[in-house]
Amino acid sequence: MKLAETDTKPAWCPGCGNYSLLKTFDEALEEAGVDRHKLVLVSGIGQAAKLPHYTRGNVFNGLHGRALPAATGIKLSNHKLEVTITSGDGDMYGEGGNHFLHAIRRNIGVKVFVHDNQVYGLTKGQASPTSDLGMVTKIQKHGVMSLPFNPLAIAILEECSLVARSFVGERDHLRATMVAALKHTGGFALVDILQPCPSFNKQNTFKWYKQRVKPVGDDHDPRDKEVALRLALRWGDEIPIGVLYRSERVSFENQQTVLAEKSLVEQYAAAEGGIS
Ligand SMILES: Cc1ncc(C[n+]2csc(CCOP(=O)(O)OP(=O)(O)O)c2C)c(N)n1
Ligand SMILES: [Mg+2]
Repeated sequence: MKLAETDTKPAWCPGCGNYSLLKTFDEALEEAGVDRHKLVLVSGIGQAAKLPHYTRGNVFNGLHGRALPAATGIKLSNHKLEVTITSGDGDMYGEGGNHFLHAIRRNIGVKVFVHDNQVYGLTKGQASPTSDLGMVTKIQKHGVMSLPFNPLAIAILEECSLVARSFVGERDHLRATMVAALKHTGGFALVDILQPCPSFNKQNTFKWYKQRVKPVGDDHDPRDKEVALRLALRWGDEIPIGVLYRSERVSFENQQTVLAEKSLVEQYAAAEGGIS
């Protein structure tokens, strides 16, 4: 058994993009030098949300769409912890959509990795907020009629401190993007990860993504909001991947004078004469 493996066997379908995502996430944690004792893997419900069961770290598995409130509480109780969220497009942008909007605005210092397969995978293939217009599913028999939610554009408009996209089929790119998010100290980091769901999304396949993803050039300046927004709005023959946007912000927890010297848990321990 490798260091990061647990004895829980992944309950993902054969060919699922989550296998590659998990492997890359583990490599990124090692590369970024994250101490597993300080790592908290928070998730909600869904296939994506099972990831914390399959690697080493402290785990909080909450309700559908509610990873962010739990992660916020954990981060503010002990801001010295590395708090990551692994979530699906339904979990984060649908059921958790309102939390998504406001956690970015507050700039809570959590790292959010969204396994974006453009479908509700666990519940067998209903449309999600990121499903393409016209996509036919077992429920949307006449095709999806709602316009897709654009998480990157919304995050950029809210001046999210780091906004990125990657693809499980570009492992080096994905690892580097995850490392950039894990090393980020300025607050909320969003990594939207394109992840094929071979069982329920027959439209956005591995090949479909592979033909379209295009890394942003080294000359891209992520501090340029207008250019970042233009890249985020591109979705078609070409889908830009990479760190699209960074804003200079101070995280919510680092703005709290009460947390300047000690975390809340340390203050509690001192007041109680130590946690036994
Ligand atoms: C409050 C609530 N509503 C609905 C469900 C049913 N449900 C479980 S997972 C899921 C969708 C998950 O989709 P996504 O977050 O995209 O994750 P994926 O399985 O695709 O990785 C739904 C609707 C639930 N568990 N709780
Ligand atoms: Mg999904």
